[in-house]
Amino acid sequence: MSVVGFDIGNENCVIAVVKQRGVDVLLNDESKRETPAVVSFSEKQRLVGSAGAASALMNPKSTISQIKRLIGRKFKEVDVQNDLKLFHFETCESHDGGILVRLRYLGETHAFTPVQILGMLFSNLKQITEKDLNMPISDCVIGIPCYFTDLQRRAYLDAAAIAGLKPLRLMHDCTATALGYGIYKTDFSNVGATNVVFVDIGHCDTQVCVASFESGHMKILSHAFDASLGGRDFDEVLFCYFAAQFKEQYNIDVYTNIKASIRLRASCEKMKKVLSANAEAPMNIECLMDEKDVKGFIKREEFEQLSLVLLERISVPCQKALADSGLALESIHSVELVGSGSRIPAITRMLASFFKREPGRTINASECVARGCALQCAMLSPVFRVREFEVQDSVPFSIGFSSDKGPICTPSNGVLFPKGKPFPSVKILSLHRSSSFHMEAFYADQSELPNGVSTQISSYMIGPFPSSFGEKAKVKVRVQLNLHGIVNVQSASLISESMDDSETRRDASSTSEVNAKSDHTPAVANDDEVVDKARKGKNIKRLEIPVDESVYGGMTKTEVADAAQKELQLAEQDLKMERTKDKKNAVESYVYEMREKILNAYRNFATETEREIISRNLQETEDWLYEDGDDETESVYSEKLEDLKKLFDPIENRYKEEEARAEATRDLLK
Ligand code: ATP
Ligand code: K
Ligand code: MG
Repeated sequence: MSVVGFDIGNENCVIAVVKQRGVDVLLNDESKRETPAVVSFSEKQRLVGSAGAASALMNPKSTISQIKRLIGRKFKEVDVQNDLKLFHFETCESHDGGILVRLRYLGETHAFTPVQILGMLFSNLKQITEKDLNMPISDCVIGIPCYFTDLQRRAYLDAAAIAGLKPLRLMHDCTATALGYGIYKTDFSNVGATNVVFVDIGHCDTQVCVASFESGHMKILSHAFDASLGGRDFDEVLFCYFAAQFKEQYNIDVYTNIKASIRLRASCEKMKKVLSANAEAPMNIECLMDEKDVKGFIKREEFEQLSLVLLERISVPCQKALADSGLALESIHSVELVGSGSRIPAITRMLASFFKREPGRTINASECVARGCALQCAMLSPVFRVREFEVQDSVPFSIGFSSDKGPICTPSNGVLFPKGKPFPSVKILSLHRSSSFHMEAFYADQSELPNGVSTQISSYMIGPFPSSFGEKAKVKVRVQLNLHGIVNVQSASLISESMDDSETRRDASSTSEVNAKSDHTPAVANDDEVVDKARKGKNIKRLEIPVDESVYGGMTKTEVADAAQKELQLAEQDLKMERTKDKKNAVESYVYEMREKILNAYRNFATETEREIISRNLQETEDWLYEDGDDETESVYSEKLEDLKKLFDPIENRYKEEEARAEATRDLLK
């Protein structure tokens, strides 16, 4: 059993594993600690991660990056449309308003959902992990943005299932960072809590959370975010600047040329990084477009001037998180800055002036999310012993419930899980119904959500009731906001007051247990109510009735299973291509090996004619490998290898016989 944490970024993925001596970040096939979040479909196989990123320029239309942006989104959302403008792969709207990625692969047109593409990334990360640990894995904890909706969270679970992973928790990025920061810290003051602000600026988003630490305990007080503000927006500032400049200076319009825009964007990202450490940066791109080499140059001040609006926007979520935490600036102990997008010096300056103190940079900015997730995974796993540390997260968006009759009656008009309250959490609803009925979960406040996101979550059919139940039965509905931040109706039961004593005792105890977990919304005297008080001493009979869930825009179990099957097929093709490559390499190595041997060790064991035939064959095979044989099947390479071996075996045998004889003679002489 091993415990793994994954950070799936828009740009980079990080894998962390808890090992004997602490948390390790794993190296990928290229010995890098970060793996690009890229899936590329080359001619005959998929290239994921570093290989995918390397093939982007060759296969711009079938290389998919930043897929996290499209998970659980609708095609027509304004933010989605804005993102799609930056991407070079083709997309279209699916029958249910979702997104499909369309591309040509193996001579056919394929349409993949973002969840499938994410599943491919997960598969790759799983492979890297299994290779490193040398054992199969499935348990993991995966970082997610705090602004992910219910649908996006479910989509992550589906993608993980497609890859054969089992997330024990989807964990908010900043919560994971805070956990890694707090769990081994021993210098928290003994009087009162230590409050820390975490600011994570990634490639596409900015997240801020305020956490409160006491020894052995951590509580998230608030989350805030800008879902569309990250390193990529700073790249875009440079991109627009140079695109305009090159148009004027060289008369080329990179917007009309995919490869040119990919290369210019990559150059701008590089330039931005140079500007983090230098006062100025040059740009040189050979043959960018129309066979023109381009040169550019910018000073850090100019870049900061161009980025002023972006820099100011970063303070908005900071302001919000602080306000929602209910803390004054003076009560903040420190500000910790993470996410590689935050490495721009002007960002640090801006935050320093906003929080009136220098932000700390003690946390590993690119690995903290994965490390925190790995720790959480260890804490959730029964086989690992980790320091006792309680993590209490906070509900990012208020969630309400309604039934056929309208909002469930609560003091806050149908809001069951108010924003800012701790989760996971369970609520028991008490309703009076005479037959099966319908319930809806929804986001109660559109203004809390990212731009244009639907407030619909899921709907539930509860029933049918058994015929033995008469008019207006009392129904208890158990609603849960689980560890992933996903809401669902866990169960529903019909309650009748009955005489059966043994049933009674059991029921009363389980009810009070449930209520102990729930937080204390006062019950309302009405037909519908949120039950929070344990009702001891009543004679209660309980009968479970079916609950049928359907999630707006979600995948069915069958669809997930089909996607997993499809993923296996695609992986099989990739494997086949890997085996083919290996076989081809084997032919090539054999040619070199035998050429060397026939000139040296085997020289005296072959006749002149044999040597000539063999040399000719080796040369022919080598030429063939570079020409007609460059792209053959595994069996063709195998055959080729066998043919060569047939030529060589007699000579090799003579050599070995002689070796054996010589050895026997040596033994005799001993
Ligand atoms: P997200 O959190 O949005 O999903 P991510 O986790 O992949 O994305 P990070 O790896 O935290 O994002 O950050 C990537 C961003 O950091 C990129 O925009 C990259 O250009 C930027 N970046 C990396 N190094 C530097 C640097 N030295 N100076 C400025 N920006 C940098
Ligand atoms: K990352
Ligand atoms: Mg990130």
